[in-house]
Amino acid sequence: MATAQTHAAHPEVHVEQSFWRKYVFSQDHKVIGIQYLLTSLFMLLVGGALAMLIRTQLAWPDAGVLQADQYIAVVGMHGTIMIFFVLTPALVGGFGNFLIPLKIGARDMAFPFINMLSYWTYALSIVPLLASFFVPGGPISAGWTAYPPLSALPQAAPGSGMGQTLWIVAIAIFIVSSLFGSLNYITTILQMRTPGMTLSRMPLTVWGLFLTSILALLSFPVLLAAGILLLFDRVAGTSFFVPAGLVVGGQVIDHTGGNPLLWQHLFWFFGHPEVYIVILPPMGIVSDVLANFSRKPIFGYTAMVASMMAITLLSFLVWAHHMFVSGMHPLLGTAFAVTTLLIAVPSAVKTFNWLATLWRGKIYFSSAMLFAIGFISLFVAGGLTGIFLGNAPLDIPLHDTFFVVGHFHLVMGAASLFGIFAGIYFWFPKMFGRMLDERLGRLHFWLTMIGIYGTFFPMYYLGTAGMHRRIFSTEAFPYLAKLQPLNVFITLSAFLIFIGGLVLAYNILWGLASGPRAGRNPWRGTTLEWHADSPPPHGNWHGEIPSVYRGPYEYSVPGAKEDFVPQWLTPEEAGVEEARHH
Ligand code: HEM
Ligand SMILES: [Cu+2]
Repeated sequence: MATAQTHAAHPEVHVEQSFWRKYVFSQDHKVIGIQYLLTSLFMLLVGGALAMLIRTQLAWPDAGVLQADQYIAVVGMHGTIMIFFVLTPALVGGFGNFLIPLKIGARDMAFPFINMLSYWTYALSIVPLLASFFVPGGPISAGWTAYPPLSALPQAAPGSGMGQTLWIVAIAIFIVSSLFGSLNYITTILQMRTPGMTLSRMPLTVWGLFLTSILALLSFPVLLAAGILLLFDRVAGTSFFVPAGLVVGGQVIDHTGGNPLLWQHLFWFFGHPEVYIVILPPMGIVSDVLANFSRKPIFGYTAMVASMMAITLLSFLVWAHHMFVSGMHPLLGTAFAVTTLLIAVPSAVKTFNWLATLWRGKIYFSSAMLFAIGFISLFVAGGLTGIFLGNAPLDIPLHDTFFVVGHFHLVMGAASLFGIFAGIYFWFPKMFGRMLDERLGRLHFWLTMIGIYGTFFPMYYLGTAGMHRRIFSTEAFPYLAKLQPLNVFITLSAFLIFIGGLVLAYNILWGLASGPRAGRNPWRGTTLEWHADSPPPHGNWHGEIPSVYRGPYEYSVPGAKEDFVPQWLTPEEAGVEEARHH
């Protein structure tokens, strides 16, 4: 609960700080958020370069770009980097840190020192990960899902050696960093809201980040535990995941009686919540952006929160839909199909509420708005095929084909990325006090939007035509030959996405150096961060922390002086009655 204490106890700090304390080992949530964001954008460049390698290989398998074992390593590292080192830290570490205190009216996080540790632990986790490119055998051969026995037996494949060990170490360190963060966000949101900021007045971005923190707190430790068991199997001779009697390189291994399916259960008990860890924050960001640029309250605020809660709960009950082909009992498959299909309900509620928010709004197509609308489109285009995959009988032929690759890239990869981009265009002025170029922003949007659809939509066709995933050369099977022109088309589209990314990078560098100065509230927004300077000072607001008098989306209120009534205005200042609900 917000108490008077949070107001008084932590006045603005005006101590002169050294460069190191201010920008490197900073405990200020805003600096930490920006560190997270910039580091994950750098990792996006690395992961993106790997994607270009994958696509070049698939379009021109004769060109000799990659060897087969290099190809599988590149695919595994691409997935690992994008999920663990780009989407998760950019959204949770980046936007979570920057926005939570500013949006709930707190001077900083509950535990600033742990917050700093969280970033530096993340930075540390990148070291073993990238180091694995340079060890004998190269990086992982077992993909981002690290299925044993490939991941458990060092002699199984080139990347099963040192590369796999470094992967486990990197992921373990990353999880520690994530747990530091989650604890901080949950505590901060529950304890440090300014007076008037009730839970039902929180912006949906904060709700998304809050529920994501709960998901992360409950699911990441499962992967940590599984990773440690896997490490034991590799180095200490245990057999958690390795069955007896396997023959590798002509030799019978001396493990006994483990079960590789145990890993799949543990991995997906984390893995499915993880996909929602990276989609709930964008759902919040997109809601904030849509309301702002259509100058309308978000349609069905309560239903939006309720559906995010339903998604959070359900995401723990569906993991075995990744294992329909593992030989499970059909009854169990049916149970998981039912829970999986249930997720479509809250997802649809959210989609229709976003569309209803746009309905008859005064829409302004800023770059942030374009990416927010693009998010909805991608969420639908990728989410709907989840309903196919969620039906066990349909999934059995589609599993491990490009159909799945298309599904999760549209709904997870692309949609989350669009949430990040919308957030960057929307909050860059607040972060750095300067505006980005809107024309370049729109160019970035169209390159990305066209590139993404050109890349991932045809993959549904590739999958149904029989092209399986993680395949090194389409020439290995004659029936894939007719798909080659489409694979070239996909690769050309993927290059567009990468070029779009370079436009964004240029825009950011240009904006930092010479973007026009941003005022406090360039988008005429209603939530508390727009009451702070751009960029906000240490402690966020000069003088008192603003109190909150109304809900987060009071746009176009009848009778109000302007078309937005910020949360911090008293009823007298606003000239309208304090809203009864919200
Ligand atoms: C925000 C929403 C979603 C995200 C981020 C997401 C993400 C993913 C990811 C990353 C995978 C592939 C994992 C891998 O094998 O590497 C996947 C597979 C799957 N998804 Fe989704 N998904 C979402 C929505 C849905 C929905 C709404 C459903 C069902 C109604 C669904 C059903 C499935 C199923 C059944 C699979 C397994 C397919 C297979 O491997 O055969 N997903 N999803
Ligand atoms: Cu799943």
